[in-house]
Amino acid sequence: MLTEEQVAEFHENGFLNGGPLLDAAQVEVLREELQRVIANKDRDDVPQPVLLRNLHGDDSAPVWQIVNIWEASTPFKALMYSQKIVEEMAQLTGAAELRIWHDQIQYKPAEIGGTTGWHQDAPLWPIIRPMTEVSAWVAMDDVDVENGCMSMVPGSHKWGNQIAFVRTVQNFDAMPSAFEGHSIEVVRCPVKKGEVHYHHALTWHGSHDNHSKRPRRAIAIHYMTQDTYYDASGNHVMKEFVDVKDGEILRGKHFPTVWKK
Ligand SMILES: O=C(O)CCC(=O)C(=O)O
Repeated sequence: MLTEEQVAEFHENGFLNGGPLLDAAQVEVLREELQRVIANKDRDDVPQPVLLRNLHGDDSAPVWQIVNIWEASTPFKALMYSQKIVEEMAQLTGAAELRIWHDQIQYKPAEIGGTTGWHQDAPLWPIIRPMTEVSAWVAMDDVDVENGCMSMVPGSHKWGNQIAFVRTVQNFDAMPSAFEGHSIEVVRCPVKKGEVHYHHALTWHGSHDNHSKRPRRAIAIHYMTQDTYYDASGNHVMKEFVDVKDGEILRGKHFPTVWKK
């Protein structure tokens, strides 16, 4: 469980390192599962994730993105139900129920792993509302400044949907120092192997490239609270799995409930 101070820090900054979650043996299981799912990606006789691709399509600087590895791997599925994560997620969101929106591996290989540009999550998720979700990001390596840790802008989750501006920052290291009267600080967020880090869906964030000799493997689990509903006007890779009507609470086989008060 998080302390009151940690919850307050999350509300102030829009992100928080939640500390140790998995031990080395548990991380090893996930690493092996990741390798297995990648190795089996062309087989039609084993369960597959929703998506497995190089995020930007640039072979010289790959960021391997896997969406819903939980549908292909029992240990990753178990991770979504982790008692520490769901209890802390309930503390951070005030939720009475938590469902899975989707999960997302971002794997930056050693030496050539690419950049994940500055963004906010919620505007990239136009089929769900409201824009108040929180993600749990679990490191499968020591992730630091050398191998492409995330960077966050404290307080930016309170500035609304600013994706049009955030996306204009093409050079990852060239975030302006101010935006519409807010001063902008960029905070690097190292996360140790097996730790969990939380961020709000409107927090400005991204991650630089990996030029180190070490891989950078991590999974973000994007949770929804009980009120999250489907907005059919948008588009998203998960849309084909939605079987509720426009405006209805988003639930179903691909969006399992993982916790209830
Ligand atoms: O893993 C990363 O570097 C970025 C992940 C991300 O953007 C997210 O979890 O919302």
